[in-house]
Amino acid sequence: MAEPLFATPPTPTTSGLKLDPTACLGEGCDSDGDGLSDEQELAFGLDASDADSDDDGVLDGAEPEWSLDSDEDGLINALDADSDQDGLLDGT
Ligand SMILES: [Ca+2]
Ligand SMILES: [Ca+2]
Ligand SMILES: [Ca+2]
Ligand SMILES: [Ca+2]
Repeated sequence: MAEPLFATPPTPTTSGLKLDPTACLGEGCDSDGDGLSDEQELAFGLDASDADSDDDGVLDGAEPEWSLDSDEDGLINALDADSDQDGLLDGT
């Protein structure tokens, strides 16, 4: 019943992200410089390599209450290009 635990050698921790490994080490690094750590972005479904995940002109970390869903449309403000439902991009 003994199965080999490592059929293939474990690959190093480069999970397909094209990030400079020297620029970002350990916890709390902010690869795209938007004010939110990579961990925060991944936890909330943001793009850790895009400073403006919803392309509304407001950086992820500069979105008002970025982690909340102000207009309750199912998208948090940092992923909602029009988080106040005024018909304009947040950055307009
Ligand atoms: Ca970031
Ligand atoms: Ca981002
Ligand atoms: Ca944005
Ligand atoms: Ca937004």
